[in-house]
Amino acid sequence: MTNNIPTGPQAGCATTMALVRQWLAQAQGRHKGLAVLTGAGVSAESGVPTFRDDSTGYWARFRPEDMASEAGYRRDPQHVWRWYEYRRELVRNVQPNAGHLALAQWVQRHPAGMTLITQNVDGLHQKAGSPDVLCLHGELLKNRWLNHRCAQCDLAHPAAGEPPYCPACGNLVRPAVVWFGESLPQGIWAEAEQAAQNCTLMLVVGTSGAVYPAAGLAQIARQAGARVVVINPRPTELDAMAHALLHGPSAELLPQLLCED
Ligand code: BV8
Repeated sequence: MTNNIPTGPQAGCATTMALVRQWLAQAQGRHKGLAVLTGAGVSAESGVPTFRDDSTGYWARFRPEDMASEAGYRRDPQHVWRWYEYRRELVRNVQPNAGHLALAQWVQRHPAGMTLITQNVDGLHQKAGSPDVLCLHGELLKNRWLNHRCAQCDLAHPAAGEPPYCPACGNLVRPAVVWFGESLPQGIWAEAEQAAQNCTLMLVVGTSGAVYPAAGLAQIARQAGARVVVINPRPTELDAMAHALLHGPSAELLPQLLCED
C-alpha cells in the first residue's frame, strides 16, 4: 500500500495490467503505435522531487510564479538562478530508475514503435538511453540568453556570476526551460501533437495533468481514437478521460507492462 492507495497486482491491477498489455501488443505492430507522456513522477524513484506532491514537491516550498516564470527571474535572478543550480546538481547525481530503463529498452526492441514525450527537464530519459525524446518544457542542463543577444554574447564564455552574464551588454544567462506564460518549442509541440493524433495507445505516466498544453495531449489522443492509460500511485486530473488506470509507482509498473513475455 502507498499512502493507503492500493498498488501493484495484489491490489487487483492484474486484470487491468493484462488488458493494457493486450492494447500494447496491438500498438506495437504499428509505426509509432505507442505514445508515452511522462511527468515528474517518473523521476520520483530516482530521488528527484516532483512539483505538486504534498510535502515533498517543489511547489510546497516555492511559488511557481516566483521560480518558474520570466517575471520571477527578472525580479530576483540570483535567487532563481541558485534554485536551478541546486536542481542541476541534484539531477547530475541521480540515475535513471527501472521505469526510465523499461521505456528505453522497449523502444530498442521496437524501433519506431514509440514516441516518448516528456514534461520533465531532468534528462533522465535520455540518460537511460531513450532516443529522440520530445522535451516539451526544455532541458535543465542547458542555458540560453534572457534577452536578444549582442555580438559578444557567448554562452560558452559568459562572465562569471549568479547568474552568468554578457560583459558587453549585461544580458543574463537563463536556464533553457519553458517557464509559465512561455510558448512551448513549436517544432517539438507539433511532433507531440502528431504523435498523440496517430497513436493507438497513450500511456500517461507520473503526471498530475495540471499543466497545459502538455496535459491536453491525452485528450487529443483520446479524441483521435487511441486508448489512454494513466499510470500513477494517486488520482490525477486526467483520470476521467482514461480507459484504464494502473495505480502504483512507475518504476514498478512500467517494467511489468513493457517487459516481453
Ligand atoms: C503556454 C519547466 C502558451 C520549468 C514547467 C491552457 C492552455 C495553454 C496554457 C494554459 C492553459 N491553462 C493554463 C495555462 C498556462 C500554464 C498552465 O498550464 N498553468 C497551470 C499551472 C494551470 N501553461 C503555460 O504557461 C505553458 N505555456 O501555455 O504557452 C502561452 C504563451 C504565452 C502566453 C500565454 C500562453 C508553459 C507550461 C510549462 C511550465 N514549465 N516546468 C521547470 O521545470 O523549472 S511546468 C512543471 O509542471 C514541470 O515541467 C512539470 O513537468 C509540469 C507538470 O507537472 P508534473 O510533471 O505533472 O508534476 P507534478 O508534481 O504536478 O505531479 C507529479 C505526479 O507524479 C503526481 O501525479 C504524483 O502522484 C505522481 N507520482 C509521484 N510519485 C510517483 C508518481 N507517478 C509515478 N510513479 C511514482 N513513483
